[in-house]
Amino acid sequence: MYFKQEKIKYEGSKSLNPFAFKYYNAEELVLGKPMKEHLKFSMAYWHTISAQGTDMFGEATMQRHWDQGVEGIERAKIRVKVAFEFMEKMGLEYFCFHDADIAPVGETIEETNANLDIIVDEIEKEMKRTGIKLLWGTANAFSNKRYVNGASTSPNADVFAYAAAQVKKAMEITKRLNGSGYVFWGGREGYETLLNTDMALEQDNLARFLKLAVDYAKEIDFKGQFYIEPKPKEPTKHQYDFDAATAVSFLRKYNLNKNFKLNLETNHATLATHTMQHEVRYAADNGMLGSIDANQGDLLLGWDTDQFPTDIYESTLIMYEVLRYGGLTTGGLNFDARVRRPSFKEEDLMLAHIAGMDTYAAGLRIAAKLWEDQVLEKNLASRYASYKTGIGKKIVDGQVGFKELDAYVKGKKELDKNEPGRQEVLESILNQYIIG
Ligand code: XLS
Ligand code: NI
Ligand code: NI
Repeated sequence: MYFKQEKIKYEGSKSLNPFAFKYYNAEELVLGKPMKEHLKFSMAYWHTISAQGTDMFGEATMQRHWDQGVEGIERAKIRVKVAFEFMEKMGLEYFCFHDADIAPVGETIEETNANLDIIVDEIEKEMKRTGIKLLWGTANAFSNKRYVNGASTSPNADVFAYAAAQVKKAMEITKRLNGSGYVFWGGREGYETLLNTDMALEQDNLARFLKLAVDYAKEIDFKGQFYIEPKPKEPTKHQYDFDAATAVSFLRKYNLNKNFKLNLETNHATLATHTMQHEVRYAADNGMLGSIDANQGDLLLGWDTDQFPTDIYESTLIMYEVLRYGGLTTGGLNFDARVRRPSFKEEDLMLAHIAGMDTYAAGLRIAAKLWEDQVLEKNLASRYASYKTGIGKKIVDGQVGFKELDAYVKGKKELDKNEPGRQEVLESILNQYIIG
């Protein structure tokens, strides 16, 4: 046993026990479906198991007794046990990882792959024992110094090749562990200055790389869903997969839109100066809402702080969009979130996940009521009613051109149907639903 605490239980909103859920009640039905199926919470291996609390100014702060006195592959093996005990105790039924999170990176790809095989054996055993599933896998093609100028967008073709080999292996592992998805986050796919960048070639190469991945998935019969994870900046000044809209049009340009969905991260939306609701709506409207990296940023800071989500307003609106879309299918809510450096105790990992899970569970409960009552939907229907009949219907049906529209407005002094937007009323109603 690595954690002192027992399995975390639901005690309801009046509970003062920090090691209990206040809103997340896994089996409770919401809109006819257990909460855990709406939410599909996932642990991010990199933040929760591997991260040590270093930052640009300071050394590791995390106290992790299981890491003491062991190194390399032995440490990696222990961490697998820690990860699964943690997920079991938290009731997290999914996890996500990068290749580099789970096993030591070797001098050569052969060495790295051999290490991965050893650890994947261990992970597979633990998955069988616990029933915990892999939400998605990915490759870390950004930390190693060879990726200094990018991976598939590096000016060095050898680096493109290396990244391909790495992704090939990561896809094989994901398939072996029956992952329901595979993520491509752009890592260092972007640029610092156009003075030294052939942007057209780099973007073509990024698309070529993704095509090769699609081909290889067919070859090995990997059926998981591919996702692009947009992010506007960091580590590069301009990341190619800037936001949902950019990623969707990039995929369309290269005819890859049928093969990919989006994995949207709340903090990345913030960095792109969008609300997460906007990002989720955009992906949903384009049929490309895949999965969510559930964290939160800080509006006063310009970087990816990856905080655990505690903003109920935001989680409500995100879950509202998810319900409106009909739910996540292959995707889930992955806590791509890390405890703050001063939250260095082992138990802080539990407390942070409880906070995040409760925030989304509460958001789901509120969003479900909003959806059931159709408050926002009814308002939308009446706001856009002019497109259901008369000239509006003709516009929608493509029955009129500029000439007919010109004839239609001739002689009209006042327009018929301009109504107030009711923003403040709707915001107050939302508050009523949130406060209850
Ligand atoms: C970094 C990204 C990364 C992806 C997986 O900002 O969020 O963690 O989710 O590579
Ligand atoms: Ni992420
Ligand atoms: Ni991030």
